[in-house]
Amino acid sequence: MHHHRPKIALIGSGNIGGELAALCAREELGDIVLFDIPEKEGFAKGKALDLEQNGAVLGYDVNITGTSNPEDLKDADVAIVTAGVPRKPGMSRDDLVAINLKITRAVGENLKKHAPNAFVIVITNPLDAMVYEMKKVTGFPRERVVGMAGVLDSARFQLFLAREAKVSTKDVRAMVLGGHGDTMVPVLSYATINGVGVTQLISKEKIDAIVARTANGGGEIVKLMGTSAYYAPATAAVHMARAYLGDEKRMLACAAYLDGEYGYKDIYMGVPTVIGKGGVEKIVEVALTAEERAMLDKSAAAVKELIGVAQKL
Ligand code: A3D
Repeated sequence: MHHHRPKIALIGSGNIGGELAALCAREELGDIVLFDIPEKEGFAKGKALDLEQNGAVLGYDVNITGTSNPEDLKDADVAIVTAGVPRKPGMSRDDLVAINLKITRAVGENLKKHAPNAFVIVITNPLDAMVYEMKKVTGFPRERVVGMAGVLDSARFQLFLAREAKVSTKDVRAMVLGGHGDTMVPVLSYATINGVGVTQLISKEKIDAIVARTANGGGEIVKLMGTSAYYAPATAAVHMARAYLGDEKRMLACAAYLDGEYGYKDIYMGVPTVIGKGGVEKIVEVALTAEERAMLDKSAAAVKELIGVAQKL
């Protein structure tokens, strides 16, 4: 069988794009194309060169190129999309919808034309509306268009739980489902410390505070840094890309297109998925408490509303 090194297209060479390139290169996950708009082509080329030189020090060797020519996206195996503007302090993700919708449309057209077989991971906010648009514009099957949010939100939730319980983050498992916004749903009934329910080890009061902090996890960093987080968002997306390229069958919370699962239709939202060589191979339907179900319904309604707004733009 002929094996070729995977080609990874990173659309947007900003803060997350650069960190994605650094991580993919270090893991030698594939050859990397850092794509940006013509005004930032030099910037993308510069980052690419810096990262190739970094490999000469660290001892990884993949090809990293910077470009603004859509033809360089040709036959990419994976595309990770961060093209767009990030939040500034005081902004909600939804405030970005008009500007990032246009950008997502342009990116989608490019991917449809040049990388028709790519597994597409969208990171651009507002996440659920942008990944919905990406599927619509590319016409790719739902298995190959997915949004990154749940892995990051779950990591934030796990960190806060670990710090409160004074245990290692390595022993905490938890998922955040629903839309990637204020209505996201940190699922307590499956949050465990090595299998032990967190409610046994952390007081209700503390848990409530952690749930609230998780939902505001992005905003907390935007307020501190003046722009949005990029290390953990990049790592989370690479987790998904690796699961796809390596057929790892990881069960990860991802924004997936729902066609009746959980009772929702024609919507992207965070649910447990299995990611392997078929892309989103499965949407896993888990039982939820009445309270979690109500939160998920509320979150779905908020996402539906935003998708509706975007579809009118
Ligand atoms: P930033 O550092 O500004 O990088 C974005 C890059 O996209 C810039 O270099 C732009 O020039 C480029 N760009 C703009 N238009 C196009 C286009 N048409 N084609 C290609 N590139 C283009 O932002 P960032 O990397 O910090 O964030 C990127 C996006 O991710 C923002 O929308 C953030 O809100 C979002 N984000 C999402 C999460 C999630 O968990 C979903 C987390 C953090 C950030």
